Amino acid sequence: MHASDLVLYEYWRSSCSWRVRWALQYKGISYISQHINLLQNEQNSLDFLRENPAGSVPALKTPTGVFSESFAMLEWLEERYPSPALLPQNPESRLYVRQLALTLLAGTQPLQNLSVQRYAREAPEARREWAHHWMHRGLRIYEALLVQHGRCGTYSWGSQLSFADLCLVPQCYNALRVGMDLGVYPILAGIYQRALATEACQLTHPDHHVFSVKPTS
Ligand SMILES: N[C@@H](CCC(=O)N[C@@H](CS)C(=O)NCC(=O)O)C(=O)O
Repeated sequence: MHASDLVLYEYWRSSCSWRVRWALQYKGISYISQHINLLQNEQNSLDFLRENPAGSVPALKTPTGVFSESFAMLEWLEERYPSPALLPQNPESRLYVRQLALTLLAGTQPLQNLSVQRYAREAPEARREWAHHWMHRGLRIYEALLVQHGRCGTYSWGSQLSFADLCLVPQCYNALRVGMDLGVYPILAGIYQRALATEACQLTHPDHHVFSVKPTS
C-alpha cells in the first residue's frame, strides 16, 4: 500500500486520533495525516460529513472507503499488518487486552468528550467536575483490572505494547490536562511514563506530531 492510500483525518489533541496514529507509526505504515480542527467545527462541515457521517475524528480513508471508530481501525490495522503485533497471541489474553482498551475507549472517553460535556453541563467548572468524575471512574477500573490480573510489566500486558496502552496513554494525557492527579493510580501511572518514553509514542504525541496537511490554526 502506498502512503497516499491511507489518509488519517485527525485533530492534534484528540485522544482517539492519537491511538490510531501511534498504531500506524508503531507498525511502520506510511499515511497522510490531515488535520480537522474541532475547535473550528470542521468535523461538521458538509464536505467532511459527506465522507464521514459520524462527524468525529479519527476517520481513516482506505482504498475501500472512509471509516470512523478508532477501535475498528486498530482491529483492521492488526489484521492487515500483523507485525509488530498489538494484541497477544492467545484468545484469552486478547480478551483481557480488549477489555482494558474498551474500559477507556468505550467506557470512559465518550463521557469526557467535549460535545458530551457541553450537552451535559453548562458552566465550565461543572464540565470539569463531570470530566474528572468519569475519568476517575475509568482509571480506577483500569488500575483494579491490572491488580486483579497481575499481568502488567513494562506495559499493561507484560512487555508487549498493546491496544490497551494505546488507549491508556492518551487517556492519561487528557486526565493530566484537566489537572487530575495520577499518583492515586501508581501502576497505570508507571505504564504511562514508560510508554511515553518510547519513540513511536513520542513521534505521535500531540505536542510533537507533524501533520502532512498543516492545521489551519
Ligand atoms: N468512538 C469514537 C469516538 C470519536 C470521538 O469522540 N472523537 C472526538 C475527538 S477524541 C471528536 O471527534 N469529537 C468531536 C465532537 O464531538 O464534535 C472513536 O473511538 O473513534
